[in-house]
Amino acid sequence: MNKPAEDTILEYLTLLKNFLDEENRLKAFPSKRKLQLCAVSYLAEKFEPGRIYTEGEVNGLLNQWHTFRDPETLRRELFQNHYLDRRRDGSAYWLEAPANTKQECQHHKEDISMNKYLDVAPEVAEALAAGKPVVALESTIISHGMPYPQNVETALAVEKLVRENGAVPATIAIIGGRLKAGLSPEEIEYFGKKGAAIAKASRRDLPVLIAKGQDGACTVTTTMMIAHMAGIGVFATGGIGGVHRGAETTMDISADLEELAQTPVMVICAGAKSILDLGLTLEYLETKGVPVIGYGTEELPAFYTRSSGFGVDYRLDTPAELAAAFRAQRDMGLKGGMLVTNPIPEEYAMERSVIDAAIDQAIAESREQGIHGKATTPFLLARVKDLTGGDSLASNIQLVFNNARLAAQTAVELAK
Ligand code: PSU
Ligand code: MN
Repeated sequence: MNKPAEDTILEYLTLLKNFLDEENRLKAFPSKRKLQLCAVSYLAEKFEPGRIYTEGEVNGLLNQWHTFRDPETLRRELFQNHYLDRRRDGSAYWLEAPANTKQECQHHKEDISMNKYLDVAPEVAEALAAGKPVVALESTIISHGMPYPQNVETALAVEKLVRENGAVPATIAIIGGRLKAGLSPEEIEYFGKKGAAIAKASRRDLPVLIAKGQDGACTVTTTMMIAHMAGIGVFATGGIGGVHRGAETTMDISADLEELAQTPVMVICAGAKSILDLGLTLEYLETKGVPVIGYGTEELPAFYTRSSGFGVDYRLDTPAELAAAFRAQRDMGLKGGMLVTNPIPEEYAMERSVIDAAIDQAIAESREQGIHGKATTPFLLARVKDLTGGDSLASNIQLVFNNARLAAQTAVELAK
């Protein structure tokens, strides 16, 4: 490997500036994966190409360039990320290949530049910096998913439940053109009151909303994006978007699926409503390599009901198992998220025939009225809610509680 160009080193110094002391020694190992990789590439530059190092020499060199006394972790990272190669028995180490460092940094630079627009609430930032569990929560469910004031009451109750289960809640929204990870109770009230007057914000809505300084309600897609920018790995919601019925002609497929394919956040939901084509939704997720986990079930739950007739890929039964699977996915550096489907508690589940009839009618009406694009999901959700009355709202609230609890418990496991 050639000597690293000056500008590469400068780039590292900029990206890692919060993690380096005055002598440019790494003083903490970042918690965000991409920054970790930047730190690892930075350390890799300290090794001489072609030279053989003993394990002791590797540790010695690493000790010159970090202050938290954990050369083992750093050595393992260097090896696992293919910067250092070694003899099987660990008796010799050497620099493997020209590192793909530039690329990693380029990647991370994009993140950081997005972070210029990100406000992480102090309590959330503190928890993240200390490696404590944090759970992301979405805001479309507040503004578009439920009526006022139940939406605000539910959002606050969900935050409380997350806390009671050992994690810090971070409700995610766009306010005045700022990406917010963590809202104050006043901001939640503001969001709930404004309701559907707030634009529903998916990935493609971000640039203009931000540039114009507007508000946006975050869907699963944008909540995943902003959670990831902030360094939050676990997210609880109600239901996700998916492949709509008739998508073979309308091509109406939620951006949520694409986000699950590319952003490493675990999404804990109660499955998807059968306003969607659940079979096609599962096919799409399979193609995109998104693991679909049933929590305590082999069957995909369908939001208001515990069953759907469709199987999931894997059944896992404890928060620790969920955390272990997610950790393995992350450690391998696999891009993409994980979908955990958590059935609504039996006592709140709705009668399948009642909910199916409402959904069929809502879909028929949306076709008659020519509803399409981003209006489709909110239209269907609102109609189903009206047709089934207060029952569905009560069920909806309970399943969100159930997901928030599981998400907090999983975040706690993940932080261990
Ligand atoms: N499905 C539900 N409840 C919801 C949504 C979907 O059962 O609240 C919301 C979520 O915010 C989800 C979004 O991310 O709708 C998907 O919208 P679309 O289908 O337009 O991508
Ligand atoms: Mn759509």
